[in-house]
Amino acid sequence: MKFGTMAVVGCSNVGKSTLVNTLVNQKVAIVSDRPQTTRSRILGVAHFPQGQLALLDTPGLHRPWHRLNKLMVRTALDAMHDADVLAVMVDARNLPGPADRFVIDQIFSIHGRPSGLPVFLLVNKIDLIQKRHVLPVIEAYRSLGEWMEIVPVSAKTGLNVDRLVSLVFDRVVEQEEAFDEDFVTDQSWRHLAAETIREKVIESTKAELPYAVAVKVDDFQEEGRVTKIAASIFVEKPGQKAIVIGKSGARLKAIGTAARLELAEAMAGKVFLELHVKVKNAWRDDDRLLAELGYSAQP
Ligand SMILES: Nc1nc2c(ncn2[C@@H]2O[C@H](COP(=O)(O)OP(=O)(O)O)[C@@H](O)[C@H]2O)c(=O)[nH]1
Ligand SMILES: [Mg+2]
Repeated sequence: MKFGTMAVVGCSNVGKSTLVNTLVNQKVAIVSDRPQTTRSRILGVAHFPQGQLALLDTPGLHRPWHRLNKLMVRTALDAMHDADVLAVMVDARNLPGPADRFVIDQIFSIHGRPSGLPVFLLVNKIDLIQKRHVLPVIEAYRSLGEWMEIVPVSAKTGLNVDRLVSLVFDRVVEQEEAFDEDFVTDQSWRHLAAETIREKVIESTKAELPYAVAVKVDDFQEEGRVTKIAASIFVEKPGQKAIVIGKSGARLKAIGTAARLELAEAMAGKVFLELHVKVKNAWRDDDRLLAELGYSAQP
């Protein structure tokens, strides 16, 4: 059996979490079309006949402004040091832009990458463009980094993901299996519940609000197949609270229903969900609250 760890890094929104979910064959990381959805490092374990791959999903690399964002960038860069293979993901629809160059510079900088770490470039979302448009993108990236290999993929449809898997297994060594065969993530149900609620808030709100939202599970009780969850949705301003709650509570209700159904399915049981919306000014720069929410540089 082979065992290896692959960290997936890149800009926001390129499809890192989608790839991890596809490889693990289960939703371990929330996904959205808004940048900076992933805030902490998430481990997913993919099981293949050849062996196991531990996947580290990471927050998008970007120039940080808030304290939270600094932690997110640190988290992403730290993941490299625990990996046997690094996958840098970009969007096949665009030629390298400043944000992509920023990511690649960080990774190939003297202090960034551990020496000898093989780096793959994943050109993702090839399902969205014609084949002939992928080649120029690959060529444009070729000289920007010392790639072990450039692999065009679709994280969403799984196109060419098997090739990526076999290339990664070529780079990792025979080892005892590290995880039980049914182990897929190190996330607690509690954390998954908070993340699922946050995903539903992001999906149902627009513009800047997703950045200002955090979710904290206050109470989590499992009684047989029934799970009772109480959670707080933090926003930064009273106006945002009104948006999340919606007209006569309609939006909050829809958020709760969507989260409850998804969690009930994941847990194969019944879920009761109680949500409260709270205003906490500048929580993104509040160290104590960041730690309470589980956002810290140490995984
Ligand atoms: N069509 C298509 N969409 C994708 C693909 N991978 C990711 N997406 C979409 O791109 C958006 C961002 O994906 P996500 O995994 O959250 O990106 P992350 O920020 O890098 O983790 C979501 O709307 C995904 O559904 C892909 O291969 N093809
Ligand atoms: Mg993500």
